[in-house]
Amino acid sequence: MNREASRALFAEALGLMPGGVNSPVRAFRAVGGQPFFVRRAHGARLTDVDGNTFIDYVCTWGPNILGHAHPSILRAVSERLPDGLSFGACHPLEIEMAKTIRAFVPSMEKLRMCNSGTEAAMSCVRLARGFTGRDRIVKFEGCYHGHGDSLLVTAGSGALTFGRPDSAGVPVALAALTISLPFNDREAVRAAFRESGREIAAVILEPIPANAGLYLPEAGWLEFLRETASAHGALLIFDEVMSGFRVAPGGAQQISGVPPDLTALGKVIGGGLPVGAFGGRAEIMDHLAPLGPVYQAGTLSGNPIALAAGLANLRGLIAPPDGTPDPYAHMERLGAALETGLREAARRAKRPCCVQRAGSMFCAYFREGPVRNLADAKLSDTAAFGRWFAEMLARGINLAPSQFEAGFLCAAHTEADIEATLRAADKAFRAL
Ligand code: KE4
Repeated sequence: MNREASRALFAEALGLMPGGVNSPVRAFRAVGGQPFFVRRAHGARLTDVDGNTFIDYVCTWGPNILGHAHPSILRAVSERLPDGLSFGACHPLEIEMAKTIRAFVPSMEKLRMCNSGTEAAMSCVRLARGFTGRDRIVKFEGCYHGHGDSLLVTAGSGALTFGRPDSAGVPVALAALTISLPFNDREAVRAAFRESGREIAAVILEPIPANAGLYLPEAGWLEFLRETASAHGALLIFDEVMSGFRVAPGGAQQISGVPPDLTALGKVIGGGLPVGAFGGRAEIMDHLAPLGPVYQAGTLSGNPIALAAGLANLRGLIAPPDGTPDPYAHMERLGAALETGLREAARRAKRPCCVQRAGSMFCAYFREGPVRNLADAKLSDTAAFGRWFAEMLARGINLAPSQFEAGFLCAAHTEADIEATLRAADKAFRAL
């Protein structure tokens, strides 16, 4: 596969951006080799600057759920461009987006638009602290909530009391306010609340963790967290930046029936443009400026171009044109075929591989299953995953470039794409 133009661009990028990228995972450091540079994308296909075309399972990390360059999204954006891009003033589309989100995520009685998932999750934490008057938060190992300081924290030595920074630049004193616990571990949560219950403002989690590969909440886990948080006067925050409008129109909270106090959204609601949102019970949200004492703001929050793209994406999901198959049913059917096929291909090649999936999100862990939390995930053979990633890329399949990421299906994937992917996987597993 000719990669010369990408190599030349990457060599130049390395002198301009740290690691040659604007977001670390794109640098391919978890899988080796050098990243390709994209020329264009359409539907489920990406084409790089050397003219190589890939079946894409990154989908810009989730937003392109209808497929790249979807006509309805391009049309919605182009129709709005002549009226201007952003005004820093109120716009009717902000009302339409808020009503659309609330119609499918009723726990978000009030909400605020922002520009990224990081902002959404970070703002939920600040709001929970302001509303409760408490400083500590509980998060879970392996759950990623963007790069807000309080959330770049991993379990400290005393896991129940002091988190330690997961990144340089995060003050130890701030990290110490975050308690980081194993996912699916009820006793750890009980102990944390026994020790610090009156200081805990909120419990924040990905209800379906998809930033350490993909693992699932065990039966009753979300209900347990709901009850425990309520019993101690703490808020429950669902970070549905990944799962929102992806695993179902109402996200993981629709599937589980467990209502959080606050929800963070992003990705799909922006249709490929920068959008985040956070919301929840009105009595909590009314603590936000300009009504209340918790400050949060954004120059481009709710800008009409990004909302036009996001609303077109959501309409394509929840009200597809007549004759279009239901996107969720389509992605579920293809996701099941991909999951089964990958598992069988690995078995034929005698490769330990645990494939886990939630609707159109999936992960192939290079280890025997099940994978219940980050500690389990870390036992995967990441070197073998890196070799498999390269074999798949060489055969025209673009997967998430890390064992600790999820892959995504979109509504534009077809049965033929899945068959081609499984043929490539068969060869890739055997080539390892
Ligand atoms: P952004 O700030 O990247 O829009 O969203 C942060 C975020 C928050 N919460 C969850 C559950 C997320 O998955 C994310 C971002 N996800 C990663 C993918 N693992 C984005 C890819 C990247 O960092 O380049």
